[in-house]
Amino acid sequence: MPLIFITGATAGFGKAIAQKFSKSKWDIIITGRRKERLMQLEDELKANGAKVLSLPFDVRNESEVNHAIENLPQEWKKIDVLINNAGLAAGSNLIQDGNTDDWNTMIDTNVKGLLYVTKNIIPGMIAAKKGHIINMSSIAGKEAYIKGNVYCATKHAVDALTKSMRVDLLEHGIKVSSVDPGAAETEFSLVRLKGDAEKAKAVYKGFQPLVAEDIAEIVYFVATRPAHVCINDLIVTPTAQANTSHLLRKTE
Ligand code: NDP
Ligand code: 8X3
Repeated sequence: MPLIFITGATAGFGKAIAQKFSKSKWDIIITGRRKERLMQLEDELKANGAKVLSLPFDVRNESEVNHAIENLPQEWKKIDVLINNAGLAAGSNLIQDGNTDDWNTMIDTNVKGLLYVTKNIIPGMIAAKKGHIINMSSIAGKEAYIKGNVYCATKHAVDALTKSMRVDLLEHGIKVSSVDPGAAETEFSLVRLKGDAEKAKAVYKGFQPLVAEDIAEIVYFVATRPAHVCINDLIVTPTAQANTSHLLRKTE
């Protein structure tokens, strides 16, 4: 079976992507920092008939990333699809009120973490003369919105890296795609708003947001096109969201 490597599989999109691919019996490597969640998910995916390996690491820690991927068992080394999904927004402030710890966390996770993982997986794809890297960007990688500043900058960086990787890896037959969701109700807002569940819930009030399963369906479609077809970039929003600044909320 083809092998997919998913970063950030302990919640949200990554978890739903793992669930989706397990139903088609792909071999799956799931990663994230929260080991217990990985173990629970591993059991669930195996019950669907998939072969699963849990690999706990923090994408921000270069040596942890290198160690985890370099030491993959031989039968888990031929990765067909990499989903660079681990990421977050930390805080929601005007640039003048920003917190530098939050800035570092976002840049280290969304940009440097993605690069560390990708650097480790590319050599195997080059040797195989094929592979597919799917980066989870965002509409925040296409537009800037109030209080989005550094998060938007990291996702614009992912957008630029996707385009650059596609050029650099062209001669090796490796596809590079980007999926760019709008508002999706996962743990994203809870993380961004530092655990304030009430405020996180309010982000999705008055409209029907995307859910993780919507994104998993799309990622599955992107990953399963014929060898000669590469979806470069796919923007998806809730129907109620035209772009980052036009969101139609119904008030009671
Ligand atoms: P969730 O918070 O639900 O999931 C985030 C995942 O990323 C978790 O599995 C988390 O695992 C992992 N992660 C975060 N930091 C690290 C780290 N340092 N090392 C390893 N794993 C990490 O959010 P979503 O599923 O919504 O977000 C997934 C991606 O989609 C992100 O890149 C986000 O920016 C992007 N996105 C989200 C949108 C939304 O509205 N929800 C819209 C557009 C894009 P753990 O904490 O266990 O390490
Ligand atoms: C998450 C979507 O609009 O909150 O990337 O930035 S948004």
